Amino acid sequence: KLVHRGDSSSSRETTGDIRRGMDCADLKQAIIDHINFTQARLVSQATLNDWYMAVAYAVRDRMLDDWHVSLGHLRNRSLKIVSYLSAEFLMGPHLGNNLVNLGIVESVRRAVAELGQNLDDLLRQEEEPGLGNGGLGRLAACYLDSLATLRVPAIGYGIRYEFGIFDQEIRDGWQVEITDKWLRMGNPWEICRPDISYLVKLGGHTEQYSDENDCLRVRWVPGKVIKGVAYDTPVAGYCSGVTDLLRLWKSEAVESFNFQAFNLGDYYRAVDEKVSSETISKVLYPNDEPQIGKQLRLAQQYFFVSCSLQDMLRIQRLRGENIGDLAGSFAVQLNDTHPSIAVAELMRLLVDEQMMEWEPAWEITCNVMAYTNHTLLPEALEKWPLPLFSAMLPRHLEIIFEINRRFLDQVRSASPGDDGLAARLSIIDEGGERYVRMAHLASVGSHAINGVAALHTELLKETVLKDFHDLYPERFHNVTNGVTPRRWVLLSNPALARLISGKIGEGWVTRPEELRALEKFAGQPAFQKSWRKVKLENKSILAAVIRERTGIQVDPASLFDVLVKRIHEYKRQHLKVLHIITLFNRIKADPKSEVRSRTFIFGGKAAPGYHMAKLIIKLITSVGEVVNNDPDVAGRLKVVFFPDFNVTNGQLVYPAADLSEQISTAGKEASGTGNMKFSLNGALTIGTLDGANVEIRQEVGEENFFLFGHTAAEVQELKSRGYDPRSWYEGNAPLRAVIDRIAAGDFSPGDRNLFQPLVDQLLGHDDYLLLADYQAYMDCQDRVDAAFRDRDAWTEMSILNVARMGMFSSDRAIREYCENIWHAPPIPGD
Ligand code: 9GP
Repeated sequence: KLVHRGDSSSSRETTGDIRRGMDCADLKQAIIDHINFTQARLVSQATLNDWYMAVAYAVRDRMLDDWHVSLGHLRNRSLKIVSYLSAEFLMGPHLGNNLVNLGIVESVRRAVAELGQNLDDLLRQEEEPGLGNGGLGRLAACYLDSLATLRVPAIGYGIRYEFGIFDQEIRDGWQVEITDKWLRMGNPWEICRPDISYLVKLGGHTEQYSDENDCLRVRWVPGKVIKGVAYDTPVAGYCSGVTDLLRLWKSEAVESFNFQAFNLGDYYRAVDEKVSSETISKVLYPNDEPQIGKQLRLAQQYFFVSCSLQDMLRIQRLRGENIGDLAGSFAVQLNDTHPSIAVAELMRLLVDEQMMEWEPAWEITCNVMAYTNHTLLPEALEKWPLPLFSAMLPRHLEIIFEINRRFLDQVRSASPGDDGLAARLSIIDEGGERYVRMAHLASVGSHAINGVAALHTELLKETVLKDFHDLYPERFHNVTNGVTPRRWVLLSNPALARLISGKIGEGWVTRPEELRALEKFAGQPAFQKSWRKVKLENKSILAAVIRERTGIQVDPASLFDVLVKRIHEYKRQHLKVLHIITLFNRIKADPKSEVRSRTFIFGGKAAPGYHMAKLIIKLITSVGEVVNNDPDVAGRLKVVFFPDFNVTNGQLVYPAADLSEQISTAGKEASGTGNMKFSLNGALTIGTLDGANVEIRQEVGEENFFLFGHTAAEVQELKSRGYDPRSWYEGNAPLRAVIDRIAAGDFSPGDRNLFQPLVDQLLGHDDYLLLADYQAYMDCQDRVDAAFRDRDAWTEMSILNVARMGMFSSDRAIREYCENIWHAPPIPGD
């Protein structure tokens, strides 16, 4: 049952309640009240930010009744709480999403307009909390939306980074990183809870002692103690009446001021401890950088995990339940290996602090924990050097050794004499320098392990976690990722949402399988015309923003060919560049040659320390400089690098795309979720059989998907035969011409060798097989051009894509987690 608020005509009566009332008069009064009494401003002097803050507070007030009820459910012993542990939550701007989920967009728009403001201007005022790198953090945010929508009691636990992912500027074609000061203007969505705080120990040493029963126990004597303070953000479900909780931890000093030092006259040392304690939640680490040695990163992971587990134990006590029954009350999901220290920390809390015996503590731990793997890339699988680990978490290392000893005993008794197997499975990598392998810790200590797309799960079972799969096949699951249709259609593409709802009703928002009803209209000329109109409007909006941010004028009638995601060699943005240069070469060889008009839109951040990724950005912008200004091209090709790709910008970009580029080397992208957002907004996909592309193609139909490239198995096969990129280069004249042009400095006037590292990588190693996939990609792009020429057929394919994307709603994914992994039922309806 959907609980509609202000936008439904039935609940429009005036309540006179400025905290809760949904009618226009109440909302107006509430906003003015917040301007006066929260922002402490006269309306006549209010800035745009004051207006935004006041509207945000007025909306937040309206979330609180549901929130209180939902928080009350956390104490309901018959309900299991999903505890989603994630180092990243990429929530995106809150205001628009909350308006959508509360069903009050139009009433607030009206109220704001009557106060002389424009809601869209206020929405643009919000600084998004960039507390994530990309897909992984955004997935966590989609899952919170679905959990609340499906009425499942849940807490998202993470870190309140003071500085999120850097803002990206493009200067002279290069990425420049700017500190993300997202909290600078205040954050109206969070509530600080100084009363909910925990102490977290670090460093020091351990000691043995005998307890009152003469049992030998271990005590951790820390070198340092810091405090984690809870900051809570309400997460409203879509018209579900449930508001779940995002609880982020901020690190603080236990004593913020060292009086002893102060009294000795050492003013600076007096605040030292405060500064160093606060460092822990200071900044989000960009991924795709070497992990090894990042001590602070391990401290962050331990910090938020420890606070979260202590919080769960407190809630367990509040529920009046025994700690021994923890697994009945909580399902803890480890979002990648980042929180996997939770396995050792829960053991420590149970054994050292709750004085439990090892065996029952281990049973609880395994029953509570479940682990999602999000990558097969060896460089992204976390491992910590033993010396670093033991210096920071000496007790945890002992516990891990004990977990490992017991685990390997089992392995050895099941496969006697197979030392190789024990070495491969061991939580400690003893191959050279010794490391703690976090994926192994998570796999040993969890009752369920899942990959994030069918292909990825199969590859996990065959490669990275093969030995674990042989040992515990019953633990393995697949849960293909999903995205929320609330943010990614209703909020970001309102015109499409209206068009769809006008045809098939609104049920698709929570039951996206109903989108199938669009199939029967896919061939209808009038509907196609409306569909194209929506797309063209979205493209025009994006074109205006591109003009404003980059100065480049693009034609909304051209094919919008979009590649937005983190910049990484495996994602192959540079393969797209090879395509652009190929078209450029065709035009230069014959300026009259028929090349369809296309706008190539790139976006994405490169990790600050990932030089090749940054060089790829420079290549894109440099090729753009040449192509965009070439008289022979005459505007037929435009290359745009859209700076600072984030959730806010994604909401503009996905609805405006005609073609979605999902061109990673097969076997490398675990799932992808951008692929889903594009297709759900009517873009057709050109892609490899990688990640969730495989399932998207199955769902939308192979005739509605542009497939190219080697499969994961063929990639393996090519590599094992000894892949020689140079022979592919030599055997393909257009490819040679493209690479030669880059190598000759045609796109780097004044610095001929600028792109030499890229050229050397492609010709020398080509780890991601661009050259092997080049021809198939070009041919496929030619098929795209031909298809785009037939506007009706293209539109029909676009409609069918949307109609068949229901499976990729995050609601479906969350239902699967609830049923197969968490065993967490929803809160019963009223
Ligand atoms: O690279 C994967 C991406 O394919 C997936 O869609 C996303 C969410 O499952 O996770 C990404 N992984 C990471 O960011 C790090 O493991």
